[in-house]
Amino acid sequence: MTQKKRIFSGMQPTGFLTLGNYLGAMRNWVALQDEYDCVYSVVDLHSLTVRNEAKDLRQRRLSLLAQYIACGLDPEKNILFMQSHVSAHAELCWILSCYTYMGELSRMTQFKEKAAKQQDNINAGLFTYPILMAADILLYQTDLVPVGEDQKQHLELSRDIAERFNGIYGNVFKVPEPYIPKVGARIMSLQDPGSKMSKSDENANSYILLLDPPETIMRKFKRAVTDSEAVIRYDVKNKPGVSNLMSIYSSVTGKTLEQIENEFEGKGYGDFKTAVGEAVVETLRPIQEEYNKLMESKDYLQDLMKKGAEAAGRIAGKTLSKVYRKIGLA
Ligand code: ATP
Ligand code: LTN
Repeated sequence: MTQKKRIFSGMQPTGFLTLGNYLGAMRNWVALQDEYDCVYSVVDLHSLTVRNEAKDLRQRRLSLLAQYIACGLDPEKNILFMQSHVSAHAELCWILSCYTYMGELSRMTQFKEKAAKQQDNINAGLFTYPILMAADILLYQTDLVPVGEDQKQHLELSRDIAERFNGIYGNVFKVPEPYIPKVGARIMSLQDPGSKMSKSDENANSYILLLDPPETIMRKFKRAVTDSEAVIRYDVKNKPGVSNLMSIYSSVTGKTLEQIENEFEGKGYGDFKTAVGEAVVETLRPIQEEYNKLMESKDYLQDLMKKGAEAAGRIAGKTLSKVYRKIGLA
C-alpha cells in the first residue's frame, strides 16, 4: 500500500471562525480528509502575538476545536491538536530562526499590515510569526498546506527555509506546496471590500461568523457596502462590494459568476443580498447544530485534545530528533 500524502494546516484562536476562514481554508480541509493523512492544529502560540485574557484564550481554543469538528473534520480520521501541547513547535522555531534572514521577514505583508494595526504592540513574535508557521509545517514532513490566498507568501518563505536547510544538511524536510481554492480564496470585509474579512476586525458588521444566528447573518448582508450602480456584475476594480458578495454566493451555491449575473439580471441589490444571506444561513445551519452539541461535551473535547497531542508529538518528535542530529545537538 502506498503511503497517503500528508496535509498540515492551522488557524489561530483569535476569535470565532468567519465565513472567510471557512470558504478560504476549512472547506478544503474537510474535502481533503479522506484522500490525505491530515494534521490540523489550533495554533494557540501564534495567537499570543495579540493580547489575550487567559480565561478567554482558554475558552476560545476549545471552542475552535469544536468548530473544526462541527465543520466536518472527523476526529477519527485526522489528528486534531493544540500547537502549544507539542513542544517541538517552539523548539524547531528557534532553530529555524537562525536560518531565516531579517530581510526575508521584513518583506512579509502580513507583518506590515498587523504592525500598522497594533502600533502599541509591535512585538518580536509578530515579526518571527512566519518562522513558527514554517516549523509547524516542516515538523510533519507536509506535502500540502490548504490555506487562503493571504498565506501564500508565508508558504513561500517556509519553502525557502526548508530548501536552505536541506541545502546544508541533506534531505531533512519535505518542501511543502500550497493548496489555495479557485473561488473563495480571499473573502473581503463586508464593510470595507478593499481589505480581507478577518475574525479579529473590531467592526462585527465586517464579518460573518460561522456561529452568527440567521437574523444576524441576514442583517449583516443587508448592511454590506455595495455601490450606487444597482447592477449585479463581477468587476472587482469598480464594484468590489458586489463582486465579493458574488464570490460568496458562488462559493456556497456552486453557481458560476455568469450564472449569477443572469439570475439577477434586472433585479436590485435588496433581492440579491437576501439570496446571498439565505444561501449562507442554509450552509451554516448544520455546522451550528453540531457545534452546540459538542460544546456540551467538554470532557470529550479535552480527551480528544490529549490524544491529538500524543499522535502529533510522535510525528513531530521524529523530525526534531533528525534536526538535532544533523546540526550537532545530538
Ligand atoms: P486574524 O484576524 O486573527 O488575523 P484570520 O481571520 O485572518 O485571523 P487565521 O487564523 O489567520 O484567520 O487564518 C486561518 C485560515 O483562514 C488561513 O488559511 C487563512 O488563509 C484563511 N483566511 C483568513 N481570512 C480569509 C479570508 N478573508 N478569505 C479567505 N481565506 C481566509
Ligand atoms: N499563519 C496562518 C495560521 C497558521 C498556519 C500554520 C497555516 C499557523 N501555522 C501552518 C497553515 C500551516 C494564518 O492563517 N494566519
